[in-house]
Amino acid sequence: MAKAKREIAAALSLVDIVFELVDARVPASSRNPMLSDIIKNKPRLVIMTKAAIADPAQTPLWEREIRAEGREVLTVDAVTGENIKKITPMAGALATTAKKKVPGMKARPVRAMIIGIPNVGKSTLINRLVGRRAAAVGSRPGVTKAQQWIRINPRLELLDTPGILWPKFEDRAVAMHLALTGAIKSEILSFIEIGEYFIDFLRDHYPDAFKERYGIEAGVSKPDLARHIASTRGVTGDDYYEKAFALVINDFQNARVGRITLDRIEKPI
Ligand SMILES: Nc1nc2c(ncn2[C@@H]2O[C@H](COP(=O)(O)OP(=O)(O)O)[C@@H](O)[C@H]2O)c(=O)[nH]1
Ligand SMILES: [Mg+2]
Repeated sequence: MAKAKREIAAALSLVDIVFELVDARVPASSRNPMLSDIIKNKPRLVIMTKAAIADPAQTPLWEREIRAEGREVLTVDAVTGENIKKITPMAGALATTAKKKVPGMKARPVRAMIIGIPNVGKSTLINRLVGRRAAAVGSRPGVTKAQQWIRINPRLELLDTPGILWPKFEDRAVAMHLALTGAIKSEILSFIEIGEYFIDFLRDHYPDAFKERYGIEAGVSKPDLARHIASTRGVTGDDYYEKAFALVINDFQNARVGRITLDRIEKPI
């Protein structure tokens, strides 16, 4: 944690703006409030990633929530490419260098760094911006190497190494949401606990998606559901219950249950 903080602080002095990456499926749980203490008044653009797999009804409500905090926010999807082209102009408008440019002199590119918790989509966004596979994609943080600038276009340069922010959770629901998105490893929580949590969540919020994915009514008991999943997906063995719920977690992580947002904002009446 201290090391991550030091690394971010060191990189911070090199950049004009921070892109704070937030997962659109967990726009609250994937943020770390400590970030404000670390980056202080450095210009910041909140980038909500994974728009294509988040609930399209929830995303605009979260955008409004983040704007109410006084932050600029842009929702993107680094896999489909949605809104990626808006990053450069928004960064240009927010970063201080662009405003300080001397008349007649060519403005230098805005320098930016990406910061976010594990699995939020940092490497995928860097790759998308660069247009080739420059950063390793995976849930494990890569080996530390010398930082380099990547020229995205004449107006934007990006540090090639993102800042890895540690996930923070004070309650069980946030821990569950972070385990479901893969931001925290499930060593503390069992597959059964996480999977059961997700099933309860699906029943409450997405009963149709539940039925569609599992081919069974949302009211089914968990043991019956586990047996049903085991029989339809070829799961055998005494530990079929755990394996069935591991499959459920996998379904969410691979966006096979539809577009789901775990952190909820109830719609105003
Ligand atoms: N659908 C979708 N998946 C994404 C997006 N960004 C990242 N992912 C997936 O999320 C997982 C974690 O992404 P990664 O870039 O490795 O996260 P990092 O740990 O922050 O670098 C990978 O399976 C990516 O394919 C996105 O915008 N849309
Ligand atoms: Mg990465």
